[in-house]
Formats: sequence, C-alpha cells, structure tokens
Amino acid sequence: MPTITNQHESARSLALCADVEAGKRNLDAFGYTVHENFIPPEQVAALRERVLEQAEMELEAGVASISASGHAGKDRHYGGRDETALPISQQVGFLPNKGAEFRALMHHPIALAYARHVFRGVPFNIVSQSALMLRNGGKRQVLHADQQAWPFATPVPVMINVTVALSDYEADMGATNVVPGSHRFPSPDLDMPHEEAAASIGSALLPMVCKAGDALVFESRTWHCQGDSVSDKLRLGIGSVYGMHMVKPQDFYPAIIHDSVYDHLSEEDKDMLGFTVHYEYGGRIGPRNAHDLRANTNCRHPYIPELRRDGSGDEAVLYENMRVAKTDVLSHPVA
Ligand SMILES: O=C(O)CCC(=O)C(=O)O
Repeated sequence: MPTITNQHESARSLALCADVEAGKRNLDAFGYTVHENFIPPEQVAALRERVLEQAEMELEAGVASISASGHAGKDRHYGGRDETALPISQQVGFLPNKGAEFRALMHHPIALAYARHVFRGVPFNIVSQSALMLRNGGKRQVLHADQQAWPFATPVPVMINVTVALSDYEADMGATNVVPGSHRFPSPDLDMPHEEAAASIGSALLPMVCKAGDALVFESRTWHCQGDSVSDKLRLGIGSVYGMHMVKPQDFYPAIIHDSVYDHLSEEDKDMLGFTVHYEYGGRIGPRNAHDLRANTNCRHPYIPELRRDGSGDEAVLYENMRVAKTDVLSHPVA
C-alpha cells in the first residue's frame, strides 16, 4: 500500500482555492478543495430562505427526514415537529423537485468544471441534491468514501460532491472532516476508528471549515465524515453530487421528477438530471402508458404493452402518435 508522502503534509492546512485551476490542482493532490466565494451573498440568502421554508413546512406536514445524530443516522425517519426542540439533523432531499433555485444551482459552471476535470471528459449527470441541516448534538459519522459501495478501487472517481455552504462551517458545528490524500487509497475499513484509519495511510482528519458562500468539493474516493456538533449555530449546506453517466444514481431523477416539474424542464435540465443516454448505453426510458411523454432527451421509444391476438391486451402506440389525455398533467407538445 502506498503511503502519504511529504507532498501531502501541506494538506494538513486546508486546501483552499479561489479559482478553478488551483481547485483542480488541490483535487488532484489532496482529493478535495474548499472553493472560496463559490456563490455571491444574494444567492446564499435566496437558497437559505427557500431551504428553511421547505424544511419548516416538511416538519409541519410530518414528512421531514430527521435524525438525532446526522444525515446518515440509523434512527433517520420521516416525521414531524417535536414540541420542545428542532431536530438535530434534518435532510431536505430531492431538491430538483422543490424549487427552480435548486435546478439552477445544479448547472453552476464551477461545479461542472470540477466534474469535467475529475471525470476526464466522461459524460456525467447529477445523482443527488440535498440540503443537510445539523444542530447541537450531531454525532460524528462513520468515516467513509462515497463510492464505498464499489467493491474495487477505481483509477478515477465515479462521483464528486460539491457542497455549497449556506452557513459558516466551523469545526464545533460539525464541519465535514476530510482525510487529505485518501483518494489514492481503497475505501476505508468502516469498523476502524477514525484517527487510526487516517493514520494508517499517513494522514489525519481535517475539518473543512469555511464561510457561507464557499463550496466544499470532494471526489468520491476521498475519505470523509460529518463532524460532532457542539455549537448552538445551525450548520446548513446543499450537496450536489455528480456521477459518471453509467453510475446508478442515488436519487433516480428520471423516475422521481414530479410531472408538474418535468413539464417545465429545459433540455439542459433534463440532461443534467440523467435523461440523456450516452453511447446508446444506460438509462433508456420507455413510456409507462400510452399517454406518457416522459422520455430520454435523445431517443424516443413507443409504448409496447403485452400484445394479444385475442384482443385481451392493450394497443401499441408510436411515440409520435401519443396524445396527452385530458386528465394528464403533462401539457407540452410531442417533440
Ligand atoms: O454532512 C457531512 O458533513 C458529510 C456529508 C457526507 O458524508 C456525504 O455527503 O457523503
């Protein structure tokens, strides 16, 4: 197993950057970078307001994703407001369904530049976009890599997380901990204590402290975890994770985008949400009924049900001949 060399000693101070070229160098050397001033204060305020409103209303409706330890807590469940306290951890997931602000964020040019860089030009799309809220009492998460589920090491990452901070991230607020240089190693042993695991590759855990408006950028081989929160300040950020096109996405947007949202998506939005089939490979979408116009951006399939000579089956319809039923939500014309 290679060891972390002196090259990585400098990563014990944070791999900050203010421009994409420096950020790419940090990603290559350390597996992460903290990109300062990723979005301007007005955008921080607008995103923050939308997330907080959505989070509050999900609590009121009893459908909030909450936990007493963190976004990956074993006690995570859908629930509502507690009379006495706000949840220690709340995740507002599936954000592309919850506001145009979030769909705009997924096209952020700096995030896309980082994704293009780490994926070496392989086409990619967004695989999840969620807001994570953490309050006092949050517990340090298991040290992991986001491609932990892959049972083999990869020479390049298959995903990259670009988390925009909508509050400051301070160490005692549970700022995400990272292990600089760990992207050069296989995923960590989940049972090994954090410090021991980091030391085993000659590195250490470092909290990614930053200001609201900065972005924490880490590729999917990099070992990381949510830290402990012992602060009365709310830690709030939105993680947009991009994956190579053939990666099965954590959030399967072609299936979960609401019809009312789908109807207003641009072709660029659909592409980013994974509606494009690259190299005639993964993610083909066939109509779910004879009126279903939800389709790939670059190929169309007819509706072909079980066909029976005795007429007991349904009828096949070419995509071009599909018409929206009066009762359907979709209203856009056939492409
Ligand atoms: O919330 C954090 O600090 C860590 C997030 C994380 O582990 C992830 O997105 O994979």
